[in-house]
Amino acid sequence: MASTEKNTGSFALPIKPYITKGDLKPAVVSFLTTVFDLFTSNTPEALDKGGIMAFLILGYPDKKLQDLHNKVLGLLEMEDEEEELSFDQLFDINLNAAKTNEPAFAKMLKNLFDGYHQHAACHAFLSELEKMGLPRLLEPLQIMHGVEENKQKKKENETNKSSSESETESTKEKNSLCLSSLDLVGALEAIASAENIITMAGAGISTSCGIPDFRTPGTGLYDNLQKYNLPTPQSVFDINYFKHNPKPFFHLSKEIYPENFFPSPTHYFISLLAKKGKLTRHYTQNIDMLERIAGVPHDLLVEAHGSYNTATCVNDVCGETFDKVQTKKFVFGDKLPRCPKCDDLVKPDITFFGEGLPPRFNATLKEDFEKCDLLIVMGSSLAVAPFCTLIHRVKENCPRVLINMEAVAESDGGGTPSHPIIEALDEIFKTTKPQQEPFWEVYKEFLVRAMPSMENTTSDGFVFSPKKDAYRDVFLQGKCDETISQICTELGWIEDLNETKQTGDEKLRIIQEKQKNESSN
Ligand code: CNA
Repeated sequence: MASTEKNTGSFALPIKPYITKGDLKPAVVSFLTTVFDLFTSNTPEALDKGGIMAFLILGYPDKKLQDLHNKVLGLLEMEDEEEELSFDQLFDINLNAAKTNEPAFAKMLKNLFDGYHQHAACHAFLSELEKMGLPRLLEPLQIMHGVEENKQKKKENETNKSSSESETESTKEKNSLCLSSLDLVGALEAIASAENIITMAGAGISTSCGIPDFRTPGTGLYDNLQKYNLPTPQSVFDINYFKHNPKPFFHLSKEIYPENFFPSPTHYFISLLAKKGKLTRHYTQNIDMLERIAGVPHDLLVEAHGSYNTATCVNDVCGETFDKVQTKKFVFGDKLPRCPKCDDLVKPDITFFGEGLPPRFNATLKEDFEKCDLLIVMGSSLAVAPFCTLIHRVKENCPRVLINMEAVAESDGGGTPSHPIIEALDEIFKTTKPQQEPFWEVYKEFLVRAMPSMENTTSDGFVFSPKKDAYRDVFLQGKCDETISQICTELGWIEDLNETKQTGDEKLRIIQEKQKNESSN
């Protein structure tokens, strides 16, 4: 290896000096030749148009992206062979750059080098997807660009952070001001003072009502599905499995259909927050409709995984929809429900694994989480994406309270795994392809599960006390209803809560009585 070259992987990156006697040094020429060779060679490493573009964009980061983009596109689409950008021309461009501005040239070389590696990583990632039979939605260039932008953003955040650290004593101290203590007392103060609370819930808020959750060992549904002889417990809610064998889902639906269940104090607490004007939105994964029944106003409720309130024909062309009464009849009918219009299967509007979330899930996310001043998560393992990623959406100084039997989504293990490419894709879909975001979220969930070999880093999950860097997350361990009663007692809201529950339960009893009479007549 020449002493002027730094061997980094398959490339030899030339180091200074780049030019002698007005010419590019042989090491630089050889480096550039290798890079440019990739544009046309038929080797597995050969670059596509996206690669050329990426190299140029990353190689010349100070140029306007759109200009470069247009220029390169123009070059690539020229039909006349002679008009194509030749190695000689590329060398000339680079030689001139090296002569006129050596530091910029040095930076460009480094960028080309990094760009090549990023491009290779994106290709590897995309070929993994192809192996899994997943559709290819983006080109390596788009992904690389996203990775670059994210890096840039992170850098800017770091800079902002360190400048604000010197302005105020430290970010951590500033952040710790958002809660006086990382315990019940701190949580109580936050609830009392917050004006824009977001609550998130999972099956754990309904277990006390008699509806089993998924994952609690012994009582959870996943431990009690043997009778259906499923390939995996999740298959009962898997759209592909459902299309092939819908019977287990309809059997189970009879058991868990939210007919005779009464909401828990926790459901009524959410309703109480709404009454007090503190609730910005309640996001639930539950399909049991108990939040509706507990009086959480419809406009403040996002049933992220759907509910048994409506049903739809699975035939996309037909797509006939059915109301609550019909859906209930479908669930309790003796036969598999068939669409009266096209005779295809009908499925309650519950989001299965492999399906996108309802459009309502995305509709309010941005504005809600931007203004949120307290996030309360209750009764969820936070294991299902994209729902579990919502906890990262609140601002950095927004307190987050978890009320659960067990600690979940912790930063050092339970958090949503992240990866530079996945992070970049997240950003691209969020900003430029919002209409496809629900699809990406499903896709991502699949990727994270299917690609355990990916270099996962833990993301910004919960950091609870006594961890050193805990500054805003509170974990209140125990049963939701007990913790909620304690919170309401301490805040002087317990009478309000009891009254809300009594009135709600009373209304529900009357409705149930009426329904019973109607069905017996
Ligand atoms: P999960 O994965 O089963 O996790 C439930 C979590 O709640 C666990 O961490 C438990 O430790 C905790 N937990 C259970 N009981 C209590 C309690 N009384 N107090 C405090 N914590 C408790 O369920 P998730 O909701 O996290 O998973 C998402 C799935 C579950 C969604 O797709 C739902 O549709 C699905 N689900 C919903 C229901 C329902 O609508 N009631 C029932 C079963 C499953």
